[in-house]
Amino acid sequence: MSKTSLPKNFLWGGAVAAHQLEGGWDKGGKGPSIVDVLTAGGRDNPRRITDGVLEGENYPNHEAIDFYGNYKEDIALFAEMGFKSFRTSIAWTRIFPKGDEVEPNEEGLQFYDDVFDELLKHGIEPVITLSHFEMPYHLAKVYGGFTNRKVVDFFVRYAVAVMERYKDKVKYWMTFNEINNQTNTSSDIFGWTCSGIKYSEYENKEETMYQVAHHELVASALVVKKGKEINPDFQIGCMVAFVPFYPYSCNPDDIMIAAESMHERFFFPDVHVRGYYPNYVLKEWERKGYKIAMQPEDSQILKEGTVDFIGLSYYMSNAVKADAKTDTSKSLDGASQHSVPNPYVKASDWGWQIDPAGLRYTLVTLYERYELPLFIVENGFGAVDVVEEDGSIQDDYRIEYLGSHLKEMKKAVEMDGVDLIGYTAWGCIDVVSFTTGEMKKRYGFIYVDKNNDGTGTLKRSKKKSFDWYKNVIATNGETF
Ligand code: BGP
Repeated sequence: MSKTSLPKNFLWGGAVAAHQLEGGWDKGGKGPSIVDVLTAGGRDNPRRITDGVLEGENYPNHEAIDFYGNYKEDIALFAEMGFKSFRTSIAWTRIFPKGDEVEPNEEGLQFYDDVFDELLKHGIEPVITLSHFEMPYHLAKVYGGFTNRKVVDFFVRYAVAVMERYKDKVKYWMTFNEINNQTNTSSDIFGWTCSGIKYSEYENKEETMYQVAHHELVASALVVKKGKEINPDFQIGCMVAFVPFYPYSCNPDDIMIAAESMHERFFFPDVHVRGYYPNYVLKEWERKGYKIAMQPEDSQILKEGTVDFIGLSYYMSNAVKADAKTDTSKSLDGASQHSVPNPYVKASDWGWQIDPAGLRYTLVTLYERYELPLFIVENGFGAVDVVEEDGSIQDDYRIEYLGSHLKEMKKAVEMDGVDLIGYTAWGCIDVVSFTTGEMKKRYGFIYVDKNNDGTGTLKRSKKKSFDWYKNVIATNGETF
């Protein structure tokens, strides 16, 4: 009998996104998506959005780690670690290659049938994100992405097609990955990946952000409602990137700026969970004269499509100071224009501030605000791994990061009474990094021999953290 405080059916596992691991970007009838036209970047060299000419540039996710061709072997390794769940996304463009077709692509549907069957064979529960930055490129180019209401209908059509198809195989769904990333309007990358728009093309970036947000919130609510009609047992959640803002000091100005900054984090879940817009946003629209186009039925749709749980990613926290002026155009680390380095925590090689207690703070904050089950669907440590002469990878830093976060996660359950469904470690097998497009920023328990320049055998090997995580799961989080 385990002494652990975690529920017996706790969903331990790993998380990835289709575009970051599948490869096979044009196989099986798949069309190009908005991430398929992103070049590789680097620490100080942001990824670029190309105009869709798909040659002569480095598009790392076109091959990624070829999960498309290796899924059976990879799933067997997840099973060996004892995974109870595996979070991935469905690539929208495998199902509707251009996005505006009427009939889905059977070959794409079959691929996910095969993946889900393989998972279920090993007793692993699939946890599915419907949109993880993978909108069809055609919808961005021809329709203007989520600025166009028609894209709501295309998304709902796609979601209904896969929910119908997998209704007996998938129970846990999330609508939009890290939907709140796009509140950073100072660079194009988040508007592009969340909504298929380039902020730089709009005069009023913030108003545009709220318009696409409205369309996605309506799309999400419609999908929740229709999903429940397809299978009332579905658990359908939202997904937010939660980087808590701490006041830099007890100066009341810092306290207020932190509280205001937190609205950026709460805005999306407030609507997803409550089914209406919070006053602080309505007041902001009024003050700034923003006109968000809405249909008369929208408020009813939002009300009827509230989520069952909140999925979240947690990597870091952020401190804010009222008189700071930070340039966020290059920062991909959840910073605001008031962010300053927190002197009490260290940062990763990519500047992400490591703060395990921030995970407990996040869980408590979200749970006390919403009283809905939470699911940590991303947490992990991106690092450069070194393969030793004997082939081993001694990733103690990863074990340290994950272990310290799990400790805080357990406190949230044990001491604060947070209702937590599960924990899926991000990038359980090395994948292409989202923000940098590189292979060298690795998160996995499983190493994949693939380099930034595209070379590598794609051979999989176990890192030291592989057995460590296996033991965490075997003891239901009692030992780490
Ligand atoms: C989140 C995304 C993931 C992911 C992760 C780590 O923002 O949902 O897709 O990749 O962050 O980020 P990165 O790969 O840039 O280190």
